[in-house]
Amino acid sequence: MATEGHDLSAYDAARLTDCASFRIGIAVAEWNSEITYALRDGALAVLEKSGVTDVHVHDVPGSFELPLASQWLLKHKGCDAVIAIGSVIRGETAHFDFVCQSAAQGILRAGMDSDRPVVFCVLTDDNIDQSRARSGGQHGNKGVEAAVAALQMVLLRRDLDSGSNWGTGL
Ligand code: DLZ
Repeated sequence: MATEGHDLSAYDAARLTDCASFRIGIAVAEWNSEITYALRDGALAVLEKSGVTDVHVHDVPGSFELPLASQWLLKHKGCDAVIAIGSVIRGETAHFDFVCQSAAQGILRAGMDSDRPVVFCVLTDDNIDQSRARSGGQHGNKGVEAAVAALQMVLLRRDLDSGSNWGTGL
């Protein structure tokens, strides 16, 4: 899935105002931590710039653990949204497919079951160069994009709850 032409890393910060009261969780896989910590830092930079100070960051062993950790952050910490950060790099076995599938479906389910946004920030690359390019390299930082998506979804939810028809316009 190409992301050319849709680089949220160059987002419009002016449209992410009024987020200071949000509580955001971040679950970070320790596998491929060079990549996941760079994604985390990208996400944190967006949250800081948007005035979000109530941020709960927790490491988990690998991407497979992201769904449950996300659910815990929503249910036990009362987060408005969670950013689930991982990096799965293809190896010689079928492990890649199982971890990717489980992470994607579990993250979706955590959000649906909790009725809160759980943003999918799991890179699924063939090699580490591709991952580096997307975690602060030539293709931007997908952690930045994930944080923008999380804030956009919380703003949308707030607008819908208040009866607005206008959305966030991002
Ligand atoms: C086992 C495993 C493998 C082979 N590869 C990755 C990977 O590339 N990225 C990742 O986030 N996690 C990997 N894991 C670990 C699993 O996600 C999980 O932590 C373990 O299977 C324990 O449940």
